[in-house]
Amino acid sequence: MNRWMTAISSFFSTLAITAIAKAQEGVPMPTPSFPKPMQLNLQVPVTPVAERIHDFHNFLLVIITVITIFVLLLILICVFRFNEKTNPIPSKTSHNTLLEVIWTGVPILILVAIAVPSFRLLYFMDRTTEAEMTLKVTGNQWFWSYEYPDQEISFDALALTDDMIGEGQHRLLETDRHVVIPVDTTIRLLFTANDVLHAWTIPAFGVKLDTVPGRTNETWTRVTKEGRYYGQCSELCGVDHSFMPIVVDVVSKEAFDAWVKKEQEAAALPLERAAIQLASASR
Ligand SMILES: [Cu+2]
Repeated sequence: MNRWMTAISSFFSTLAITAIAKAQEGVPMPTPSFPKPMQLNLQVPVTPVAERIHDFHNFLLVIITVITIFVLLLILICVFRFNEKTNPIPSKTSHNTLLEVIWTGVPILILVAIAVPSFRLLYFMDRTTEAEMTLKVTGNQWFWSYEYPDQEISFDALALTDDMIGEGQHRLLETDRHVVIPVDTTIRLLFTANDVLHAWTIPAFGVKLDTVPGRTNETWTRVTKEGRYYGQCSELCGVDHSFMPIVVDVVSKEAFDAWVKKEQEAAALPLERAAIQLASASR
């Protein structure tokens, strides 16, 4: 019986892992970072944190699958072996010490097996001591403000409304200004808010952190693949919560330096000319 159950459990675990691998293959790589219709699984990871989140997710999926199948088997055994017809005289047993120790001990062991990698991941994503630059994000009702303290650049990013969406752009995911960061660079991310709670989220980066008024939250990222990545505010923050998307362009280090130079030059221009120049540069 035990061998039979183990065989079935491992079969379904293998099935689940294969399904994950297949889903991962099906996601097109060039612009990996926004949700697709009928998408299965998480977005393709492009940072060390997101990769570890995926590994942890897959590990949990195996555990969940095995537990679900085990419970299903117990239910089926009860239904077929202990129904009134096949088992007319029910057992009067009310206690079984060994069984009770097992069904207390085994879940504890499973929880510990989950907790160890979970805490390891939590501390890994917590902060970095090797940041090469800093990006500060401030949540506002209902847009994001960005500051690059090292480069002395700052701007607001507002959502594009439906009538402003152009060819190839994604409704509710586009902003007038894009965050630009260099590839393969460890970036310290600082989060705060001006009014209420918001959450800055880029699924492909594995970053999702609350921006809290009066407090600075910290995490970090290091994107390994150039591209355009999309996210949205993920903490209910009021009536326009659905209209504060995030767009991050991850570019080569050279392109980032050129962008910084252009931004700094624009900052030195009179306000009106700078606004026109930056608006056209973002597209
Ligand atoms: Cu929000």
